[in-house]
Amino acid sequence: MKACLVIPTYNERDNITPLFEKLLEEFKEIKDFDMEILIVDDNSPDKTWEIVNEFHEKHPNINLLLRTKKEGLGAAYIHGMNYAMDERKADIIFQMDADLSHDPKLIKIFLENIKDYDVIIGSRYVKGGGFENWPWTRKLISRGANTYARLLLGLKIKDISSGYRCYTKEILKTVPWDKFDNKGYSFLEELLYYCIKNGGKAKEIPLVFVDRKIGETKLNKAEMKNFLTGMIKVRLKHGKPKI
Ligand SMILES: Nc1nc2c(ncn2[C@@H]2O[C@H](COP(=O)(O)OP(=O)(O)OP(=O)(O)O)[C@@H](O)[C@H]2O)c(=O)[nH]1
Ligand SMILES: [Mg+2]
Repeated sequence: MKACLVIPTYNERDNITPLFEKLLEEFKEIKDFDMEILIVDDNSPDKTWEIVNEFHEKHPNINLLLRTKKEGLGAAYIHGMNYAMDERKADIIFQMDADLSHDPKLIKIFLENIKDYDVIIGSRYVKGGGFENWPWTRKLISRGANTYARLLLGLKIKDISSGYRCYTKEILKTVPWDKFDNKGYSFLEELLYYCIKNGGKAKEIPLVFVDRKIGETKLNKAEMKNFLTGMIKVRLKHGKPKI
């Protein structure tokens, strides 16, 4: 079985080398899966993709999907996840941030759990999960946004906006990829909504989210506004899932 970590990047030049080093170290402990990394870069001005190409020379399991321009986190994931399934022939598809917020040590726990589920979610809102170095204002916004989206979309998952997850190919193949209303950050909630609506079984495992130490966030006010309206669009179009 092949597992592919799909990692979108935009100006992550200083994070990408330590991330690759940690991931390659972690892969040594994983025996049951062929592990691959797919970086989906939107032509980063800091040339993050250059470093990915250098690593690819030595490590053929690190691949680059270079896009022409920045079109949002969701657009990068839609392209990357489909590429991982169709071109790289991955059976298990991960999503992960490049800024070291998502601990690579959890990968093996995700893989142990995905055997019995369709989606595994790294959750900051279950026992053992949480935040490291996040200001209280950001925690409050995150919790508020999470509650808002859970109620609107009718999902029982505690952390629906976490960006650290893994999926089976079978559940991702049920997703209507050409119908996404949200191509920015709100893609995360919309994707989970389709997986659950289509009968996917999800499990949350504890994630301690570590704030980025290097580089800048790409989350801005426009994204937050899109999120508020984006969740309403999904609910009005598709209703509450029967769970
Ligand atoms: N390809 C691509 N990657 C993106 C885009 N927007 C964000 N990313 C990447 O998606 C991941 C998550 O973005 P972040 O900026 O870390 O968002 P966040 O984790 O909510 O916020 P901070 O950690 O505080 O910065 C990172 O690896 C980014 O480089 C985009 O438009 N295109
Ligand atoms: Mg981040």
